[in-house]
Amino acid sequence: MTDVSIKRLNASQSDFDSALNTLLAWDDSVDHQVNESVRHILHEVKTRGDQAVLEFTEKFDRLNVASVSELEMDQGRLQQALDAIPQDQRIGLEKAAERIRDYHERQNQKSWQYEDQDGTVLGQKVTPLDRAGLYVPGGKAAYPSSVLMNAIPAKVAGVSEVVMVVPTPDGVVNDIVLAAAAIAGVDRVFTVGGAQAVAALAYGTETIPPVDKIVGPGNIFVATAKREVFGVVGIDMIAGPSEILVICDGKTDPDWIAMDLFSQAEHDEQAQSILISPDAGFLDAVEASINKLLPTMERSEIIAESMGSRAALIQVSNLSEAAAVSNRIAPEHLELSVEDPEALVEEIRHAGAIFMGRYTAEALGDYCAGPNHVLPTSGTARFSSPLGVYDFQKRSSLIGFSAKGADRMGRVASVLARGEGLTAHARSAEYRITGGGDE
Ligand code: HSO
Ligand code: ZN
Repeated sequence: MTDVSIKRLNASQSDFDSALNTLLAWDDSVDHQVNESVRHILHEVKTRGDQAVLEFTEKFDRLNVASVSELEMDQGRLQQALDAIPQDQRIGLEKAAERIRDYHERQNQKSWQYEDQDGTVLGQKVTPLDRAGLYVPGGKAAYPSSVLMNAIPAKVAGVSEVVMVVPTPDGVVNDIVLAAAAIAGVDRVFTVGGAQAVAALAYGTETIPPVDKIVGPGNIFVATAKREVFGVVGIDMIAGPSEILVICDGKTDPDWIAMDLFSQAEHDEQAQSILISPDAGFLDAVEASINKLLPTMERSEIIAESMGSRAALIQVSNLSEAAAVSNRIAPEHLELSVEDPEALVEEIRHAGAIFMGRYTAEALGDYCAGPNHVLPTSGTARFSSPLGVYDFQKRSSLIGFSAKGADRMGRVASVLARGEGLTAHARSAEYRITGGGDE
């Protein structure tokens, strides 16, 4: 295996800004053919329900069944999967689930209200969604850990029904995925995938109930379908390729850092791994580790492609400059592999998840630390947050006027309504000006 050559950037060079922009760019162009076929699938499922789901499942997954209910895996089947998987997998999933649950319970939002000086009550009522849909990809990206990360926050939020869809091409079922669904408390599972599954969740069919929000990753067809149904239902986000950015002071074992970079590079060829350090010799050492370790990796081809095309080693003059560069990138995962991560985190403004200290491998966060591994990618950490309980809850405003409040605020509303030329608004407020405000 020939050495993979990794881009080197230096923050003190005059062309650094444009080099960084080129590094971060990736091909997310829309494919019109995909758009068209997704629209067709959505329309068919919306208008013909179960029958269309059956036809697309036969066409894309080569599964021929007589009714959609045959595609449902009941709770008994989920339990069977839980009993069938290797014991260490089951224990690992259960331990991870417990920690994810503990963490997310702390995110539960409370309703609140207060009374103003007129005795008017104002507040915010928090309500879980009735039903959430969870898309789980089949094939190479079927991650049981993602079932936990998506379903547990929904259940912690109080969602009454979590409906999972997962394609099973040729009828091949992933028992670990089903076991994870059982552990996470998923209520219903249908072995349907692709845009047809997204359509069924969004519009409902005779057998698959319509949900209020669809979460979970998927291929280009699933992502396009989610974009299309947004508005009919909520969606979580459209995830880009996985990313890791490591800031290291040069004192961590270079093999550890190389493997941390691999850990996201192995997800797919478009994944991005970046190392920033003030120590040029350390960048060389990590590059040597990369080339030493690469041939030992099961996914060496994916890693080599990802590292060769999208990775970078960036030299900076100090850790503050490293933080500034990282803030421009706004990475999905940020490792602070430095002596004093507490001090450096003060300077970090944009990152999906921040892993503090040399012992905190990003991989632990992917599975069992507790926080969610569904994180904003492609710089969207500038304005968005990890998936959490708050994605499965919504808020209603509460307003309860006292007679005195209705009198005093009625006068304000009346003036503003007349300013806008809206007489019904004004008169509706004025009816309630009954003198209480003069007391
Ligand atoms: N790192 C991925 C999540 C994952 N890793 C699942 C392993 N399994 C999200 O960026
Ligand atoms: Zn991962």
